[in-house]
Amino acid sequence: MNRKSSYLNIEFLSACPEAKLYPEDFGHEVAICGRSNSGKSSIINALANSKKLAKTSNTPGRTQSINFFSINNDTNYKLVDLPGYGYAKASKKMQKDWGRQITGYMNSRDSLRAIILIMDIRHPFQKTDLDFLAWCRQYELPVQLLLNKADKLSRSKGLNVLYASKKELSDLEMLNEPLLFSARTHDGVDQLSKYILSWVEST
Ligand SMILES: Nc1nc2c(ncn2[C@@H]2O[C@H](COP(=O)(O)OP(=O)(O)O)[C@@H](O)[C@H]2O)c(=O)[nH]1
Ligand SMILES: [Mg+2]
Repeated sequence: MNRKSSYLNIEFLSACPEAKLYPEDFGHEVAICGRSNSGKSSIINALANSKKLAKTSNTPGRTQSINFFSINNDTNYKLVDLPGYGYAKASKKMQKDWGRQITGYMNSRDSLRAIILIMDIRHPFQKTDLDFLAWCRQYELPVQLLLNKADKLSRSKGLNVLYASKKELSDLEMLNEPLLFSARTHDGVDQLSKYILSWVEST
């Protein structure tokens, strides 16, 4: 596939610090989760081939609202940027607020169709990731793992992490194949765009 044709048209809809501000719960949406600084916002930008759609940051723990985006000009299809978990320097209260926000969102959204879980390929499967994965299982939703920042490792080291991650996921009985990804080089964008469209377009 021609790379250009695989970018999604993504537009910002709203930033919601509270559940009552969420857009109406209809249609189909896919949520992006992961540790703070794993590259969630950068991945949304990569999917749209944009530099500034979602704010990226060198300071972890900035995104504290849940951000909704429309996909391909259809507000039935949404992408949702969840606040990052596991930022070591966050206060207990902040961590609790994040936890509450993410669980509140996931427990309440009928339109949620799939979760994209982002890990920094250099630090995969941290305790908070494992907690989150274990907790995701109750939803019976596809969980797609992206090993992001693959540009930071050699190809062979990246593949080693990919194979180890496959094993780790199959031990958890999670069957979606992990994907090597780089928000910087756009490696993996074609595949992820296809997955997202298949999840939101399924009924
Ligand atoms: N080298 C590299 N850096 C990345 C990649 N994705 C994100 N980053 C950097 O990682 C930092 C955190 O990214 P951000 O998207 O804000 O993470 P978020 O907190 O999960 O939304 C920023 O400095 C990004 O430029 C990637 O694929 N490769
Ligand atoms: Mg972010």
